[in-house]
Amino acid sequence: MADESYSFVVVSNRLPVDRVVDEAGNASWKQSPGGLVTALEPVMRAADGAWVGWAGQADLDLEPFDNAGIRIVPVPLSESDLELYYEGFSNDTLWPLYHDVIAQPSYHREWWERYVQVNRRFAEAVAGVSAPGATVWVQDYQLQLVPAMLREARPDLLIGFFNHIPFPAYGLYSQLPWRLQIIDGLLGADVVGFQRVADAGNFSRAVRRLRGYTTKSPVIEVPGVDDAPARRVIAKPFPISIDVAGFQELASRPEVQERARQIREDLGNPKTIMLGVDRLDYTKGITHRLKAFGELLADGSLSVEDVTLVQVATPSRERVESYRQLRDEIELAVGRINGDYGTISHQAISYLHHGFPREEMAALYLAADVMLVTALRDGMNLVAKEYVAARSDEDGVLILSEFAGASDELRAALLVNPHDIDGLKDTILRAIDMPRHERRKRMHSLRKKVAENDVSHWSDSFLATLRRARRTRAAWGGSGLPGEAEWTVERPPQS
Ligand code: GDG
Repeated sequence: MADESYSFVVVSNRLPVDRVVDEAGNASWKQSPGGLVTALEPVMRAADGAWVGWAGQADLDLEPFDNAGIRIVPVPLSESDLELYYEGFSNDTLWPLYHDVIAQPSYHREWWERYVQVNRRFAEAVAGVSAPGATVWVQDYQLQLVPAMLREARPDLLIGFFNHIPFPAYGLYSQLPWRLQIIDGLLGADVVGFQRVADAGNFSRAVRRLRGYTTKSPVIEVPGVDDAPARRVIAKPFPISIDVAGFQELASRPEVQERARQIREDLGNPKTIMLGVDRLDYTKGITHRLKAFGELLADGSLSVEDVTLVQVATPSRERVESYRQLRDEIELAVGRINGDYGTISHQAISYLHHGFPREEMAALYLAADVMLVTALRDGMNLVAKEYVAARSDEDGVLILSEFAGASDELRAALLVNPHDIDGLKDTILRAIDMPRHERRKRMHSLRKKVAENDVSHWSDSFLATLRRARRTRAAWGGSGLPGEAEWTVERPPQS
Protein backbone atom coordinates (compact mmCIF):
# COMPACT_ATOMS: atom_id res chain seq x y z
CA MET A 1 0.00 0.00 0.00
CA ALA A 2 2.88 2.31 0.80
CA ASP A 3 3.88 2.75 -2.84
CA GLU A 4 0.58 4.46 -3.71
CA SER A 5 -0.05 8.08 -2.89
CA TYR A 6 -2.87 10.47 -3.64
CA SER A 7 -3.33 14.20 -3.24
CA PHE A 8 -7.06 14.00 -2.36
CA VAL A 9 -8.30 11.32 0.02
CA VAL A 10 -11.85 10.80 1.26
CA VAL A 11 -12.38 8.50 4.22
CA SER A 12 -15.73 7.19 5.42
CA ASN A 13 -16.79 4.18 7.46
CA ARG A 14 -18.38 2.61 4.40
CA LEU A 15 -16.87 2.65 0.91
CA PRO A 16 -19.13 3.88 -1.90
CA VAL A 17 -19.12 0.42 -3.53
CA ASP A 18 -21.02 -2.82 -2.92
CA ARG A 19 -19.63 -6.29 -3.56
CA VAL A 20 -21.94 -8.35 -5.74
CA VAL A 21 -21.46 -12.05 -6.34
CA ASP A 22 -23.10 -13.61 -9.41
CA GLU A 23 -24.56 -17.10 -9.67
CA ALA A 24 -21.25 -18.57 -10.82
CA GLY A 25 -19.65 -17.16 -7.66
CA ASN A 26 -17.72 -14.36 -9.42
CA ALA A 27 -17.42 -11.23 -7.33
CA SER A 28 -17.51 -7.72 -8.78
CA TRP A 29 -18.07 -4.20 -7.45
CA LYS A 30 -20.96 -1.89 -8.05
CA GLN A 31 -20.90 1.78 -7.18
CA SER A 32 -23.55 2.44 -4.55
CA PRO A 33 -25.84 5.27 -5.60
CA GLY A 34 -25.59 8.32 -3.41
CA GLY A 35 -25.09 12.06 -3.50
CA LEU A 36 -21.68 11.98 -1.85
CA VAL A 37 -20.09 9.88 -4.60
CA THR A 38 -21.78 11.90 -7.33
CA ALA A 39 -20.49 15.12 -5.80
CA LEU A 40 -16.98 13.91 -5.20
CA GLU A 41 -16.44 12.00 -8.44
CA PRO A 42 -15.27 15.04 -10.48
CA VAL A 43 -13.04 16.15 -7.61
CA MET A 44 -11.60 12.64 -7.36
CA ARG A 45 -10.86 12.48 -11.06
CA ALA A 46 -9.32 15.95 -11.27
CA ALA A 47 -7.23 15.64 -8.16
CA ASP A 48 -5.92 12.08 -8.30
CA GLY A 49 -8.18 10.87 -5.54
CA ALA A 50 -8.63 7.80 -3.39
CA TRP A 51 -11.47 6.66 -1.11
CA VAL A 52 -10.60 4.82 2.10
CA GLY A 53 -13.25 2.79 3.96
CA TRP A 54 -14.81 -0.54 4.85
CA ALA A 55 -16.08 -2.71 1.98
CA GLY A 56 -19.27 -3.83 3.74
CA GLN A 57 -18.37 -7.41 4.65
CA ALA A 58 -16.67 -8.65 7.79
CA ASP A 59 -13.21 -10.19 7.64
CA LEU A 60 -12.59 -9.28 4.02
CA ASP A 61 -8.98 -8.23 3.49
CA LEU A 62 -8.65 -6.72 0.02
CA GLU A 63 -5.93 -4.95 -1.91
CA PRO A 64 -6.72 -1.45 -3.22
CA PHE A 65 -8.48 -1.44 -6.60
CA ASP A 66 -10.04 0.92 -9.15
CA ASN A 67 -13.77 1.28 -9.56
CA ALA A 68 -15.42 3.69 -12.01
CA GLY A 69 -12.35 5.92 -12.01
CA ILE A 70 -11.98 6.03 -8.22
CA ARG A 71 -9.14 4.35 -6.34
CA ILE A 72 -10.68 2.27 -3.60
CA VAL A 73 -8.61 1.52 -0.49
CA PRO A 74 -10.39 -1.03 1.74
CA VAL A 75 -9.94 -1.10 5.53
CA PRO A 76 -10.80 -4.55 6.91
CA LEU A 77 -13.18 -4.89 9.87
CA SER A 78 -13.69 -8.12 11.80
CA GLU A 79 -17.01 -9.40 13.16
CA SER A 80 -16.00 -8.19 16.60
CA ASP A 81 -15.00 -4.72 15.25
CA LEU A 82 -18.47 -4.48 13.77
CA GLU A 83 -20.07 -5.46 17.03
CA LEU A 84 -18.06 -3.12 19.26
CA TYR A 85 -17.00 -0.18 17.08
CA TYR A 86 -19.89 0.00 14.61
CA GLU A 87 -23.07 -1.43 16.13
CA GLY A 88 -21.89 -0.63 19.64
CA PHE A 89 -20.11 2.70 20.00
CA SER A 90 -21.17 4.30 16.70
CA ASN A 91 -24.79 3.19 16.56
CA ASP A 92 -25.73 2.56 20.17
CA THR A 93 -23.69 5.27 21.94
CA LEU A 94 -23.03 8.17 19.56
CA TRP A 95 -26.12 7.89 17.34
CA PRO A 96 -28.71 8.15 20.17
CA LEU A 97 -26.64 10.72 22.09
CA TYR A 98 -26.21 12.96 19.05
CA HIS A 99 -29.93 12.65 18.25
CA ASP A 100 -30.95 14.22 21.55
CA VAL A 101 -31.22 10.94 23.46
CA ILE A 102 -34.47 9.91 21.72
CA ALA A 103 -33.26 6.42 22.67
CA GLN A 104 -31.04 5.83 25.70
CA PRO A 105 -27.33 5.74 24.73
CA SER A 106 -25.29 2.84 26.12
CA TYR A 107 -21.85 3.62 27.50
CA HIS A 108 -19.44 0.70 27.49
CA ARG A 109 -15.69 1.05 27.94
CA GLU A 110 -15.05 -1.96 25.72
CA TRP A 111 -16.93 -0.32 22.85
CA TRP A 112 -14.98 2.90 23.32
CA GLU A 113 -11.63 1.08 23.31
CA ARG A 114 -12.50 -0.60 20.03
CA TYR A 115 -13.70 2.73 18.58
CA VAL A 116 -10.23 4.15 19.34
CA GLN A 117 -8.50 1.12 17.79
CA VAL A 118 -10.58 1.13 14.64
CA ASN A 119 -10.25 4.91 14.20
CA ARG A 120 -6.48 4.41 14.44
CA ARG A 121 -6.63 1.77 11.73
CA PHE A 122 -8.51 4.16 9.43
CA ALA A 123 -6.05 6.96 10.23
CA GLU A 124 -3.09 4.70 9.44
CA ALA A 125 -4.66 3.63 6.15
CA VAL A 126 -5.17 7.27 5.18
CA ALA A 127 -1.66 8.30 6.27
CA GLY A 128 -0.30 5.44 4.16
CA VAL A 129 -1.86 6.62 0.90
CA SER A 130 -1.70 10.42 1.29
CA ALA A 131 0.84 12.36 -0.76
CA PRO A 132 2.86 15.12 0.97
CA GLY A 133 0.53 18.06 1.65
CA ALA A 134 -2.52 16.10 0.47
CA THR A 135 -6.08 17.09 1.32
CA VAL A 136 -8.02 14.56 3.40
CA TRP A 137 -11.77 14.72 3.94
CA VAL A 138 -13.04 12.61 6.84
CA GLN A 139 -16.77 11.77 6.84
CA ASP A 140 -19.05 11.36 9.81
CA TYR A 141 -19.42 10.37 13.44
CA GLN A 142 -17.86 6.91 13.16
CA LEU A 143 -14.45 8.53 12.55
CA GLN A 144 -14.29 11.50 14.91
CA LEU A 145 -10.85 10.60 16.27
CA VAL A 146 -9.27 10.30 12.82
CA PRO A 147 -8.50 14.04 12.35
CA ALA A 148 -6.26 14.29 15.46
CA MET A 149 -4.67 10.88 14.85
CA LEU A 150 -3.85 11.94 11.31
CA ARG A 151 -2.50 15.32 12.33
CA GLU A 152 -0.14 13.67 14.77
CA ALA A 153 1.15 11.22 12.18
CA ARG A 154 1.11 13.63 9.23
CA PRO A 155 1.21 17.33 10.18
CA ASP A 156 1.67 18.17 6.51
CA LEU A 157 -1.89 17.14 5.60
CA LEU A 158 -4.82 19.49 5.16
CA ILE A 159 -7.68 17.85 7.05
CA GLY A 160 -11.44 18.41 6.77
CA PHE A 161 -14.19 16.68 8.75
CA PHE A 162 -17.91 16.67 8.01
CA ASN A 163 -20.50 15.48 10.53
CA HIS A 164 -23.62 14.20 8.74
CA ILE A 165 -25.68 13.96 11.93
CA PRO A 166 -26.52 16.65 14.49
CA PHE A 167 -24.07 17.74 17.17
CA PRO A 168 -25.94 17.82 20.49
CA ALA A 169 -26.31 20.68 22.97
CA TYR A 170 -23.71 20.69 25.73
CA GLY A 171 -26.18 19.53 28.39
CA LEU A 172 -26.49 16.24 26.52
CA TYR A 173 -23.02 15.99 25.03
CA SER A 174 -21.51 16.30 28.51
CA GLN A 175 -22.96 12.85 29.38
CA LEU A 176 -20.35 11.22 27.17
CA PRO A 177 -17.58 9.73 29.34
CA TRP A 178 -15.14 10.36 26.45
CA ARG A 179 -16.34 13.88 25.65
CA LEU A 180 -12.84 15.37 25.87
CA GLN A 181 -11.25 12.79 23.59
CA ILE A 182 -13.89 13.29 20.91
CA ILE A 183 -13.55 17.09 20.99
CA ASP A 184 -9.78 16.77 20.75
CA GLY A 185 -10.19 14.27 17.92
CA LEU A 186 -12.30 16.67 15.88
CA LEU A 187 -10.04 19.63 16.60
CA GLY A 188 -7.32 17.80 14.69
CA ALA A 189 -9.08 19.00 11.54
CA ASP A 190 -8.52 22.36 9.85
CA VAL A 191 -12.23 22.63 9.02
CA VAL A 192 -15.05 20.90 10.94
CA GLY A 193 -18.31 21.05 8.98
CA PHE A 194 -21.84 20.58 10.32
CA GLN A 195 -25.31 20.51 8.79
CA ARG A 196 -26.88 23.39 10.73
CA VAL A 197 -25.78 26.64 12.34
CA ALA A 198 -27.02 25.17 15.65
CA ASP A 199 -24.74 22.11 15.34
CA ALA A 200 -21.65 24.24 14.74
CA GLY A 201 -22.69 26.41 17.71
CA ASN A 202 -23.10 23.36 19.96
CA PHE A 203 -19.65 22.12 18.99
CA SER A 204 -17.95 25.47 19.65
CA ARG A 205 -19.72 25.72 23.00
CA ALA A 206 -18.52 22.23 23.97
CA VAL A 207 -14.97 23.24 23.05
CA ARG A 208 -15.23 26.38 25.21
CA ARG A 209 -16.72 24.51 28.16
CA LEU A 210 -14.40 21.52 28.03
CA ARG A 211 -11.15 23.07 26.88
CA GLY A 212 -11.58 26.76 27.54
CA TYR A 213 -10.32 27.68 24.07
CA THR A 214 -11.25 31.02 22.57
CA THR A 215 -13.93 30.77 19.90
CA LYS A 216 -15.17 33.54 17.66
CA SER A 217 -17.48 31.98 15.14
CA PRO A 218 -16.39 30.35 12.91
CA VAL A 219 -12.83 30.34 14.31
CA ILE A 220 -11.60 28.23 17.22
CA GLU A 221 -8.11 28.98 18.46
CA VAL A 222 -6.32 25.84 19.53
CA PRO A 223 -3.19 26.63 21.57
CA GLY A 224 0.02 24.76 20.76
CA VAL A 225 1.12 21.96 23.04
CA ASP A 226 4.83 21.13 23.46
CA ASP A 227 6.50 22.01 20.16
CA ALA A 228 3.32 22.22 18.09
CA PRO A 229 2.34 25.75 17.01
CA ALA A 230 -1.06 27.28 17.84
CA ARG A 231 -3.69 26.52 15.19
CA ARG A 232 -6.96 27.91 13.94
CA VAL A 233 -9.83 25.53 13.34
CA ILE A 234 -12.88 26.61 11.37
CA ALA A 235 -16.22 25.18 12.61
CA LYS A 236 -19.20 26.10 10.47
CA PRO A 237 -22.33 24.82 8.74
CA PHE A 238 -22.34 23.36 5.23
CA PRO A 239 -25.87 22.04 4.65
CA ILE A 240 -25.62 18.92 2.49
CA SER A 241 -27.83 18.37 -0.54
CA ILE A 242 -28.58 15.97 -3.38
CA ASP A 243 -27.66 15.59 -7.03
CA VAL A 244 -30.58 17.79 -8.09
CA ALA A 245 -30.09 17.49 -11.86
CA GLY A 246 -29.68 13.71 -11.63
CA PHE A 247 -32.86 13.38 -9.62
CA GLN A 248 -34.80 15.65 -11.94
CA GLU A 249 -33.67 13.63 -14.92
CA LEU A 250 -34.75 10.41 -13.23
CA ALA A 251 -38.19 11.79 -12.41
CA SER A 252 -38.68 13.11 -15.94
CA ARG A 253 -38.26 9.70 -17.60
CA PRO A 254 -41.48 8.55 -19.28
CA GLU A 255 -41.23 5.08 -17.71
CA VAL A 256 -40.89 6.58 -14.22
CA GLN A 257 -43.92 8.82 -14.81
CA GLU A 258 -45.86 5.86 -16.13
CA ARG A 259 -44.89 3.88 -13.05
CA ALA A 260 -46.21 6.72 -10.85
CA ARG A 261 -49.61 6.45 -12.59
CA GLN A 262 -49.50 2.69 -12.14
CA ILE A 263 -48.82 3.04 -8.40
CA ARG A 264 -51.90 5.25 -7.99
CA GLU A 265 -54.03 2.78 -9.88
CA ASP A 266 -52.68 -0.18 -7.91
CA LEU A 267 -53.62 1.63 -4.70
CA GLY A 268 -57.23 1.87 -5.92
CA ASN A 269 -57.04 5.49 -7.18
CA PRO A 270 -57.37 7.20 -3.80
CA LYS A 271 -57.91 10.99 -3.85
CA THR A 272 -54.77 11.45 -1.79
CA ILE A 273 -51.59 9.40 -1.55
CA MET A 274 -49.41 10.22 1.43
CA LEU A 275 -45.84 8.94 1.50
CA GLY A 276 -43.13 8.32 4.07
CA VAL A 277 -39.65 7.10 3.06
CA ASP A 278 -37.20 6.43 5.85
CA ARG A 279 -34.56 4.08 7.08
CA LEU A 280 -36.32 2.21 9.86
CA ASP A 281 -34.82 4.37 12.61
CA TYR A 282 -36.25 5.82 15.83
CA THR A 283 -35.02 9.28 14.84
CA LYS A 284 -37.39 9.42 11.87
CA GLY A 285 -40.65 9.77 13.84
CA ILE A 286 -42.46 6.96 11.99
CA THR A 287 -44.52 6.01 15.05
CA HIS A 288 -45.65 9.65 15.54
CA ARG A 289 -46.79 9.76 11.92
CA LEU A 290 -48.72 6.50 12.30
CA LYS A 291 -50.35 7.74 15.48
CA ALA A 292 -51.57 10.93 13.81
CA PHE A 293 -52.88 9.05 10.76
CA GLY A 294 -54.56 6.38 12.92
CA GLU A 295 -56.35 9.07 14.97
CA LEU A 296 -57.55 10.86 11.83
CA LEU A 297 -59.08 7.60 10.64
CA ALA A 298 -60.52 6.89 14.08
CA ASP A 299 -62.23 10.26 14.43
CA GLY A 300 -63.62 10.10 10.89
CA SER A 301 -61.63 13.08 9.55
CA LEU A 302 -60.17 10.76 6.90
CA SER A 303 -61.37 7.55 5.30
CA VAL A 304 -59.41 4.75 3.66
CA GLU A 305 -61.40 5.18 0.43
CA ASP A 306 -59.94 8.68 0.07
CA VAL A 307 -56.47 8.49 1.58
CA THR A 308 -53.72 5.87 1.53
CA LEU A 309 -50.42 6.14 3.36
CA VAL A 310 -47.48 4.43 1.68
CA GLN A 311 -44.69 3.86 4.19
CA VAL A 312 -41.33 2.65 2.92
CA ALA A 313 -39.24 1.61 5.93
CA THR A 314 -35.86 0.54 4.62
CA PRO A 315 -34.24 -2.14 6.84
CA SER A 316 -31.49 -0.70 8.98
CA ARG A 317 -29.11 -1.80 11.79
CA GLU A 318 -31.13 -4.91 12.43
CA ARG A 319 -28.62 -6.38 14.85
CA VAL A 320 -29.05 -3.48 17.31
CA GLU A 321 -31.72 -4.28 19.92
CA SER A 322 -33.42 -0.86 19.93
CA TYR A 323 -33.93 -1.17 16.15
CA ARG A 324 -35.48 -4.62 16.51
CA GLN A 325 -37.87 -3.27 19.13
CA LEU A 326 -38.77 -0.31 16.94
CA ARG A 327 -39.57 -2.59 14.03
CA ASP A 328 -41.95 -4.59 16.22
CA GLU A 329 -43.57 -1.40 17.48
CA ILE A 330 -44.09 -0.01 13.97
CA GLU A 331 -45.41 -3.27 12.57
CA LEU A 332 -47.83 -3.64 15.47
CA ALA A 333 -49.16 -0.12 14.85
CA VAL A 334 -49.47 -0.72 11.07
CA GLY A 335 -51.26 -4.04 11.65
CA ARG A 336 -53.68 -2.44 14.13
CA ILE A 337 -54.53 0.49 11.86
CA ASN A 338 -54.99 -1.74 8.82
CA GLY A 339 -57.02 -4.21 10.86
CA ASP A 340 -59.26 -1.53 12.37
CA TYR A 341 -59.89 0.66 9.33
CA GLY A 342 -58.99 -1.30 6.17
CA THR A 343 -61.63 -2.69 3.84
CA ILE A 344 -61.37 -5.55 1.35
CA SER A 345 -60.64 -3.06 -1.43
CA HIS A 346 -58.73 -0.36 0.49
CA GLN A 347 -55.82 -0.66 2.88
CA ALA A 348 -55.07 2.26 5.18
CA ILE A 349 -51.30 1.80 5.04
CA SER A 350 -49.22 0.15 2.39
CA TYR A 351 -46.17 -0.81 4.45
CA LEU A 352 -42.97 -1.87 2.70
CA HIS A 353 -40.05 -3.12 4.73
CA HIS A 354 -37.46 -3.32 1.98
CA GLY A 355 -35.30 -1.16 -0.20
CA PHE A 356 -36.21 -0.08 -3.74
CA PRO A 357 -34.30 0.96 -6.83
CA ARG A 358 -33.93 4.71 -7.29
CA GLU A 359 -36.40 4.67 -10.20
CA GLU A 360 -39.12 3.29 -7.94
CA MET A 361 -38.33 5.93 -5.31
CA ALA A 362 -38.71 8.66 -7.92
CA ALA A 363 -42.03 7.17 -9.08
CA LEU A 364 -43.26 7.11 -5.49
CA TYR A 365 -42.32 10.80 -5.04
CA LEU A 366 -44.25 11.63 -8.22
CA ALA A 367 -47.28 9.67 -7.07
CA ALA A 368 -47.33 11.24 -3.58
CA ASP A 369 -49.69 14.17 -3.02
CA VAL A 370 -48.37 14.65 0.49
CA MET A 371 -44.85 13.79 1.64
CA LEU A 372 -44.42 13.20 5.37
CA VAL A 373 -41.02 13.91 6.91
CA THR A 374 -41.64 13.85 10.65
CA ALA A 375 -38.16 13.21 12.05
CA LEU A 376 -37.70 13.81 15.77
CA ARG A 377 -34.11 14.77 15.02
CA ASP A 378 -32.28 14.53 11.68
CA GLY A 379 -28.98 15.98 10.49
CA MET A 380 -30.48 17.11 7.19
CA ASN A 381 -32.98 14.63 5.61
CA LEU A 382 -32.29 14.13 1.94
CA VAL A 383 -35.68 12.53 1.28
CA ALA A 384 -37.32 15.96 1.69
CA LYS A 385 -34.97 17.44 -0.92
CA GLU A 386 -35.44 14.50 -3.30
CA TYR A 387 -39.21 14.89 -3.17
CA VAL A 388 -38.91 18.55 -4.08
CA ALA A 389 -36.39 17.87 -6.87
CA ALA A 390 -38.69 15.23 -8.39
CA ARG A 391 -41.71 17.58 -8.54
CA SER A 392 -41.09 19.59 -11.71
CA ASP A 393 -44.90 19.70 -12.04
CA GLU A 394 -44.79 22.09 -9.05
CA ASP A 395 -47.36 20.00 -7.26
CA GLY A 396 -47.35 18.01 -4.02
CA VAL A 397 -47.15 19.19 -0.42
CA LEU A 398 -44.14 18.65 1.83
CA ILE A 399 -44.80 18.29 5.55
CA LEU A 400 -41.45 18.76 7.24
CA SER A 401 -40.34 18.44 10.84
CA GLU A 402 -38.70 21.52 12.29
CA PHE A 403 -36.19 19.12 13.89
CA ALA A 404 -34.77 18.06 10.52
CA GLY A 405 -31.83 20.13 9.27
CA ALA A 406 -33.66 20.61 5.96
CA SER A 407 -36.19 22.87 7.71
CA ASP A 408 -33.56 25.65 7.90
CA GLU A 409 -33.68 25.93 4.11
CA LEU A 410 -37.11 24.55 3.18
CA ARG A 411 -39.17 27.21 4.94
CA ALA A 412 -41.98 26.97 2.35
CA ALA A 413 -42.84 23.44 3.53
CA LEU A 414 -45.58 22.94 6.12
CA LEU A 415 -43.34 22.86 9.18
CA VAL A 416 -44.43 20.68 12.11
CA ASN A 417 -43.43 19.66 15.60
CA PRO A 418 -43.95 15.88 15.33
CA HIS A 419 -44.32 15.52 19.10
CA ASP A 420 -47.49 17.60 18.88
CA ILE A 421 -49.86 14.94 17.54
CA ASP A 422 -52.84 17.32 17.31
CA GLY A 423 -50.71 19.84 15.42
CA LEU A 424 -49.51 17.08 13.10
CA LYS A 425 -53.10 15.95 12.47
CA ASP A 426 -54.17 19.51 11.62
CA THR A 427 -51.22 19.89 9.28
CA ILE A 428 -52.05 16.64 7.47
CA LEU A 429 -55.62 17.84 6.93
CA ARG A 430 -54.36 21.22 5.75
CA ALA A 431 -51.99 19.52 3.29
CA ILE A 432 -54.76 17.31 1.90
CA ASP A 433 -57.08 20.28 1.42
CA MET A 434 -54.51 22.76 0.15
CA PRO A 435 -55.69 24.55 -3.00
CA ARG A 436 -53.67 24.10 -6.19
CA HIS A 437 -52.43 27.71 -6.32
CA GLU A 438 -50.95 27.44 -2.81
CA ARG A 439 -49.37 24.07 -3.59
CA ARG A 440 -47.77 25.54 -6.68
CA LYS A 441 -46.53 28.64 -4.88
CA ARG A 442 -44.95 26.64 -2.08
CA MET A 443 -43.43 23.99 -4.34
CA HIS A 444 -42.04 26.69 -6.64
CA SER A 445 -40.28 28.33 -3.74
CA LEU A 446 -39.01 24.97 -2.38
CA ARG A 447 -37.62 24.03 -5.79
CA LYS A 448 -35.79 27.32 -6.07
CA LYS A 449 -34.16 26.69 -2.71
CA VAL A 450 -33.11 23.12 -3.56
CA ALA A 451 -31.74 24.19 -6.96
CA GLU A 452 -29.59 26.89 -5.30
CA ASN A 453 -27.70 24.38 -3.19
CA ASP A 454 -27.07 21.02 -4.81
CA VAL A 455 -24.51 18.52 -3.57
CA SER A 456 -21.74 19.88 -5.82
CA HIS A 457 -22.27 23.29 -4.31
CA TRP A 458 -21.97 21.68 -0.89
CA SER A 459 -18.69 19.91 -1.63
CA ASP A 460 -17.26 22.90 -3.53
CA SER A 461 -17.90 25.27 -0.64
CA PHE A 462 -16.47 22.84 1.93
CA LEU A 463 -13.32 22.29 -0.13
CA ALA A 464 -12.95 26.02 -0.85
CA THR A 465 -13.04 26.66 2.91
CA LEU A 466 -10.36 24.00 3.37
CA ARG A 467 -8.16 25.64 0.74
CA ARG A 468 -8.57 28.98 2.50
CA ALA A 469 -7.58 27.27 5.74
CA ARG A 470 -4.39 26.10 4.02
CA ARG A 471 -3.53 29.65 3.03
CA THR A 472 -4.30 30.96 6.53
CA ARG A 473 -2.14 28.24 8.03
CA ALA A 474 0.77 29.19 5.78
CA ALA A 475 0.30 32.87 6.66
CA TRP A 476 0.35 31.97 10.35
CA GLY A 477 3.66 30.27 9.78
CA GLY A 478 2.11 27.02 11.00
CA SER A 479 3.42 23.55 10.35
CA GLY A 480 5.50 24.12 7.17
CA LEU A 481 3.26 23.25 4.26
CA PRO A 482 4.65 22.09 0.96
CA GLY A 483 1.95 24.11 -0.81
CA GLU A 484 2.48 22.47 -4.18
CA ALA A 485 -0.39 20.07 -3.58
CA GLU A 486 -2.88 22.95 -3.71
CA TRP A 487 -5.30 21.84 -6.37
CA THR A 488 -8.19 23.31 -8.20
CA VAL A 489 -11.05 21.52 -9.83
CA GLU A 490 -12.55 22.41 -13.15
CA ARG A 491 -16.14 21.31 -13.10
CA PRO A 492 -17.80 20.36 -16.40
CA PRO A 493 -20.55 22.83 -17.38
CA GLN A 494 -23.89 21.77 -15.92
CA SER A 495 -26.98 21.62 -18.05
C1 GDG B 1 -27.72 10.62 7.24
C2 GDG B 1 -28.34 11.61 8.21
C3 GDG B 1 -28.42 13.31 6.39
C4 GDG B 1 -33.81 5.29 1.52
N1 GDG B 1 -34.47 4.16 1.25
C5 GDG B 1 -34.12 3.80 -0.01
C6 GDG B 1 -33.24 4.76 -0.52
N2 GDG B 1 -33.06 5.66 0.44
C7 GDG B 1 -32.20 6.84 0.29
C8 GDG B 1 -33.02 8.11 0.23
C9 GDG B 1 -31.98 9.14 0.66
C10 GDG B 1 -31.11 8.35 1.63
O1 GDG B 1 -31.35 6.97 1.40
C11 GDG B 1 -31.48 8.64 3.08
O2 GDG B 1 -30.96 9.88 3.42
P1 GDG B 1 -31.52 10.72 4.64
O3 GDG B 1 -30.87 12.06 4.61
O4 GDG B 1 -33.00 10.82 4.51
O5 GDG B 1 -31.20 9.92 5.97
P2 GDG B 1 -29.97 9.05 6.63
O6 GDG B 1 -29.81 7.75 5.97
O7 GDG B 1 -30.31 8.98 8.07
O8 GDG B 1 -28.65 9.92 6.40
C12 GDG B 1 -29.23 12.59 7.47
C13 GDG B 1 -27.66 12.31 5.53
O9 GDG B 1 -26.89 11.40 6.33
C14 GDG B 1 -26.71 13.01 4.56
O10 GDG B 1 -25.82 13.84 5.22
O11 GDG B 1 -29.31 14.04 5.57
O12 GDG B 1 -29.77 13.54 8.36
O13 GDG B 1 -29.08 10.93 9.23
O14 GDG B 1 -31.19 9.54 -0.40
O15 GDG B 1 -33.52 8.30 -1.07
N3 GDG B 1 -32.72 4.71 -1.77
C15 GDG B 1 -33.08 3.67 -2.55
N4 GDG B 1 -33.93 2.69 -2.11
C16 GDG B 1 -34.47 2.73 -0.86
O16 GDG B 1 -35.26 1.86 -0.50
N5 GDG B 1 -32.59 3.58 -3.80
